[in-house]
Amino acid sequence: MSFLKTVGSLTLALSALIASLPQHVVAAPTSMVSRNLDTRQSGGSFWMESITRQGSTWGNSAGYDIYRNVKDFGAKGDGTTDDTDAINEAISSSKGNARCGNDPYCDSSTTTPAIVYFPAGTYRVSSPIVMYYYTQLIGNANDLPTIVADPSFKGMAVLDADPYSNNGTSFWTNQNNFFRQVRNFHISLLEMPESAGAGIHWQVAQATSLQNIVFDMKPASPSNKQSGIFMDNGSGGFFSDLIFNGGNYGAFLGSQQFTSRNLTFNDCGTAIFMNWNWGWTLSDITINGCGSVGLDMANSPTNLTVGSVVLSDSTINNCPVGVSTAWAQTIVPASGGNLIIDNVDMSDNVPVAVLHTTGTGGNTLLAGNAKIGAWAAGDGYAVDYPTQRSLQVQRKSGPITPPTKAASLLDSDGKIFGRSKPQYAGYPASAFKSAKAAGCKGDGQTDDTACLNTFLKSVGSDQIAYIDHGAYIVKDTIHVPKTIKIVGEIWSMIVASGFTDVNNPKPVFQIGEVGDTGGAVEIQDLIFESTGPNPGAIMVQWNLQSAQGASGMWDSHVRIGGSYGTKLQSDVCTTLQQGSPNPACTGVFLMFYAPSGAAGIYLENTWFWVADHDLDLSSPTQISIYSGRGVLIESQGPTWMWGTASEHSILYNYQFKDARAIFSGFMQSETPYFQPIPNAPNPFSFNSAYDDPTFTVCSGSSDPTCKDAWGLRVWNSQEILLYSTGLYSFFNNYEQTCTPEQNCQENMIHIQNSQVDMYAVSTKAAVNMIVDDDVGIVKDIDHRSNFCATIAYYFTNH
Ligand SMILES: *[C@@H]1O[C@H](CO)[C@@H](O)[C@H](O)[C@H]1NC(C)=O
Ligand SMILES: *[C@@H]1O[C@H](CO)[C@@H](O)[C@H](O)[C@H]1NC(C)=O
Ligand SMILES: *[C@@H]1O[C@H](CO)[C@@H](O)[C@H](O)[C@H]1NC(C)=O
Ligand SMILES: CC(=O)N[C@H]1CO[C@H](CO)[C@@H](O)[C@@H]1O
Repeated sequence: MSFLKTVGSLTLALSALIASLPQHVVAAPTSMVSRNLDTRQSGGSFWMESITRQGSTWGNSAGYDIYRNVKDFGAKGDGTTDDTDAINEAISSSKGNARCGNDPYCDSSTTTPAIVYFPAGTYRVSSPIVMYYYTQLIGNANDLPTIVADPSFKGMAVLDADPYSNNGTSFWTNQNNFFRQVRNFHISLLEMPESAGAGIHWQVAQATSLQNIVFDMKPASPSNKQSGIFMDNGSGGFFSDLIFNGGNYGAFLGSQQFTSRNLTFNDCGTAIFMNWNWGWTLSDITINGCGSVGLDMANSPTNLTVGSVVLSDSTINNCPVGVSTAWAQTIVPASGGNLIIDNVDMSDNVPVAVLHTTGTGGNTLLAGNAKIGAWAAGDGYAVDYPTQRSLQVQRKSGPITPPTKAASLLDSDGKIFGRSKPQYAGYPASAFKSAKAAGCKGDGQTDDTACLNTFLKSVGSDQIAYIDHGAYIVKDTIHVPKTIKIVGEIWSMIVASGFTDVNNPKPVFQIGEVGDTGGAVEIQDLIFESTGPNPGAIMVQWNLQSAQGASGMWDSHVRIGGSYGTKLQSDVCTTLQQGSPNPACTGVFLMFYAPSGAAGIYLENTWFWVADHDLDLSSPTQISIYSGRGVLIESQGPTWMWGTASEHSILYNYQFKDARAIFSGFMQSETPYFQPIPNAPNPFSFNSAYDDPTFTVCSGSSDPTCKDAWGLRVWNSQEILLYSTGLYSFFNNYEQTCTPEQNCQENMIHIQNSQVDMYAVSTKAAVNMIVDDDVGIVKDIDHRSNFCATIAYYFTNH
């Protein structure tokens, strides 16, 4: 995402901004029992600290250190010394290659990555730790370091991913603030006065994550103003495995679209304050006690700022109100504030499940002290062919028929299965086998195909393949064996080169051979990219069939162009091609492919991005790269996609064909900014072997935008379950006059002969949100929300 260039009118001074956050009057805390005390072992070393470091950046000189241990920069971690400067020095230290900070201004960079490691200890800070672009802050997973804010702490938050300058502008453009990771910390505000403090200011976009962080705050009270997370803006991302204790807000949230899984809130005033969004998927949330509300999405009742929330597979107990909303049958915007609750247990002392807040005391929309099966507030459609075409409800709240959930998608508790990124905390450093030690170069020049293939075969089942940071050029398929663990170092790059045959595409990174069963492949922290035109490249092909939970890919991304070494940058791939695409600006055939034999595919926090702007050469100059297809699933399932996005492919961003049992939430896409000049399939041709959509639905249309990329196409598929989609079209040939007119393209979602259940469907500027069986059944104009058009649910079976 990058289209919103406005930096906003945040001209408040920092302290005033924090003070201006809406504060909720909360009852006295019930108790601050130490539920969910951290039970991890302590004193253990973590391989991250002792592994041999051989990573090197693409295009940077020797002497630049990717890995930085804060203790090497003078941090004491003794609980008393002020470690602020040492930690910030560990982050900003350049060693000849300036990192991407604010002085001088840097919009983005992929060539100065840094892992900043915190050994066990207590680190006292008196002002924010400023997280530069392309930084990972990682604590000891076996003995979480604590970052404690000193009573004198001044600043917006203990960790700040996008600080504000004194003039109110943020360092990085919020919706372009990519590539960040924070994991394994305790953050303590317990020594600060309760009137101030936030744990993390997280104003981020795609390819970002928070994992395994405990936020300790002062007990909730009417005067408490602390928050664990403060998120004002952003364009998506993912976080999981977070615990919030106390505070006024556990998490104060606002972003275009976001996915959050496995969060626990213990006795916060309000567990989650949803300030604004276009859509948010909240799953596996546990709220143990609250002062006033579990989830508050009632902001700005006269003109709702929240587009939609899906709250699923969760438990709220001991809260006066589970969810508070300003949704009503008559609201502004007319289709805003969608709320969907699915499988949420509020049976233990939650008298009101959903409260409508306007008026004195509000009124109950849904009674509490119950288990909620499926309930929605918003517009909905249940389409049951061939009998009904439009069993449509508008502006209703109430119970709904639960969606179809394939048993293979569910865990033993009946929740959608989830598995967080493994950290291998119990493995010694000696279990990690290095690709560079095995002779692979990762230098952005040498053909590493044979070396990587030999290396991956040599890794034992008790070992982990460690791909040291670098750019590994591959000119033929990398065969990932069916049982292996692969860990990258701050997104090590597998770079396709010379995959030129558009008529015979082949995989670049292939997980298992066709027909492989019973495997277990775990992949994390890799980037798959291409250098020069690779119109015959399938970037990742997942053939493997494995059991639920055995395999997965976490925080790994496909990134086509826009970065150093790709030769698909702003010097060549300008936006001035005007329908005559430069063949040098060709991306790839397909970014992710799971053919029919694959099963047990688990993707979490994965961004399939054809770059729309340059990250290195002249960031953020827009660029035009012509890349065929996004994500193609033909698997019979189960497939999970937690927190994925697919952007700017020509034919489609997501296509499910002859597929079964797919879960996705949140699913986000963007149409290429140059379309309809040219429109699909130009500059390529349709390939029937890959079941390309041929846009027959456009035969009667003279509108060139009818052949813009499908955000999502589902064809001959069953048991498709989507918890929030945000499929956006912002441009016509880089012009934005169509955006306010909501007609940048004709159609966004195409369903044919399929059974699909979707919650919280949002599209932007597509005249027809959903075309089902060639009929434009759901129209944008009928469902305008705060920015997108949104419906609470769409269930179809035909
Ligand atoms: C705001 O401050 C930042 C950093 O000090 C500076 O780079 C930027 O140019 C300033 N912007 C304006 C509008 O003054
Ligand atoms: C949820 O997070 C906790 C840590 O907060 C972790 O121990 C647990 O394994 C996670 N569960 C899932 C299903 O990811
Ligand atoms: C509601 O808010 C949006 C965005 O802030 C604004 O564009 C719109 O004009 C507002 N509508 C009304 C009726 O106030
Ligand atoms: C650019 C932008 O969207 N800015 C918004 C960021 O969030 C704050 C707090 O909600 C809003 O006031 C800004 O308008």
